[in-house]
Amino acid sequence: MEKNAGESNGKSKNKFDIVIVGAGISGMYMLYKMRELGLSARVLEKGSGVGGTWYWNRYPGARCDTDTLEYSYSFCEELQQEWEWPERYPTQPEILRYLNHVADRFDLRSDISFDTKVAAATFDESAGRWCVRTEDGMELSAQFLVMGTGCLSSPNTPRIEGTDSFEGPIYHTGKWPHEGVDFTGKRVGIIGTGSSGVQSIPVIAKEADELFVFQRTPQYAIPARNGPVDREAVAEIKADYAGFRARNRLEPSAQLSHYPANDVPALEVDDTERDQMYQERWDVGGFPFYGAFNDILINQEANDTAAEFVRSKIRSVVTDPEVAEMLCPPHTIACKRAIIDTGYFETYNRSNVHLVDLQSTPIEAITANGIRTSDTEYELDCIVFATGFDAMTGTLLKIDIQGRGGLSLREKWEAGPRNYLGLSVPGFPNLFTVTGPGSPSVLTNMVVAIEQHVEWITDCIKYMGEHDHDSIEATQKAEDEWVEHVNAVAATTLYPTCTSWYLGANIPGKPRVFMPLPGFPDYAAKCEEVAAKKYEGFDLT
Ligand code: N01
Repeated sequence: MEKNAGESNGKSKNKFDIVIVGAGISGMYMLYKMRELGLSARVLEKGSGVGGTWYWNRYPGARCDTDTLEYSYSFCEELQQEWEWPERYPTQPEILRYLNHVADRFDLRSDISFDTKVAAATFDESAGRWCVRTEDGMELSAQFLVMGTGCLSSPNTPRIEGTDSFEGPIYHTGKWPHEGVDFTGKRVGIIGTGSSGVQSIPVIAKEADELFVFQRTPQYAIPARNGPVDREAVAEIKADYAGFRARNRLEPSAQLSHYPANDVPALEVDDTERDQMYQERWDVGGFPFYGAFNDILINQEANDTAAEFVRSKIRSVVTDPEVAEMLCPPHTIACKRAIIDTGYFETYNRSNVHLVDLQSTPIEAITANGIRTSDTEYELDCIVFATGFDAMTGTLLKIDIQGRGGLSLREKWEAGPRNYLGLSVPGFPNLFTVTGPGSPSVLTNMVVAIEQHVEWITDCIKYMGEHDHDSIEATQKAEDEWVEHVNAVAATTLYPTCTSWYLGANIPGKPRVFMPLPGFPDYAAKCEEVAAKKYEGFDLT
């Protein structure tokens, strides 16, 4: 393996064992692990700091919806013991502070190039190396290329006629100004009611003069019930943090082992008992609600009972019955990415908040003064796009990645992403995608999914070094079987039954393929088995 050629400058060619794209949770840990192996590594990061998702998503109310004690690295006992999280769910500034602390604690910055956007990566077959080109003309050569580019890192701004003519500022929740935005005294329009919209709407509503929410699809949301962490529970977890992490990894979404799903089908209990079980978990708050029964995500009738329970809560909170009905979603619950809220539905009881139903009055254009729907024009001082991301494949495909024989990833994935284990693509040797499509990724606690992938990749590279292999590449057969497996697992659930970014349905023209793989424990076991069988499904040379 190559020696680190040092910091790059201008157009000089730099040789590394590994180039890592992205300095978020994935890229930082990948760098840490490569250093452990004694390899030379360079991280290329578009932003000016570490943090990935948590660097960019600084919108008001941004917060993780996984419990703080779970949403953190587990690889260092001292780190997990010393860090104190104040609340049940961490805010964006707290997570960013934590990730900066990790970068400092392990001196990661010296191997990260910030403000560096990768434009292309080409596999040089004769050298057996990746040539990575950045937008500012820097070229790096590496044996391995790891994409830690995140699943939700390409903000989606829908094309709406007249957007450029708007005279006020336009913001996107996924690339929020670092200096913040003062909405005091403003008439604000927000488009989108996914997780980002649901988190930011109650906060913006308190500041703005008037807030107009442009809703295309109503969304279910479960109250977060955030608050200070329970110090006794923290002490208990910290007394056996490793055990806590191990138990979480046995859960389908790699989290919440302290609140596991009831192993009871929803229709096996009577209406009163069912509502009691929903109510109990509604009171706990957060994702445990979806564990009230074991078939909410696999049986439509069971799902309908959960959906109706949440609709009844929306009707009981929102005082104007017409607005309440507009906010009641008709679709399968938790089929789009589940949302956790703090005071979202209550916000519609404020006199300065107005809900605009885009299903009955669609947006026709953005004008110089605001947003025009089919029935009126809303005068606005500023517009917020909370319209999500080109998820899971967006950032990978923005980079011109070319594998063996000039095969481009864009062409290869024209009909949707295909790979083996969500980690590796035939035709693209020594390229790994952390939490790629076809792996549990966004259906799990992301930190757990990231650590599992980074550790698997590290073990694989170590094995290659110990057995004199220079190249690893998934076989076509392994890819075909894996894609079939992912589709078969998805088909046992209700996930594919509604339009969601999991399916690519939020991006016009994007192929509709259910991208993540439900079920972390089976997946992790499969990865272990592949490694134990000397990387079955891969060609090693
Ligand atoms: O994006 P989304 P997000 N005209 O895609 C609407 C994670 N996350 O940024 O449903 C009008 O969910 C769109 O409408 P529809 C989490 O995984 C986590 O909110 O497509 N509306 C929808 O309402 C999450 O799922 C956290 O009909 C348009 C909204 O915009 C993911 O990031 C916090 C439109 C987009 O919702 C993405 O969440 C935040 C158009 N042309 C995010 N195009 C936490 O951990 C889109 N919409 C808490």
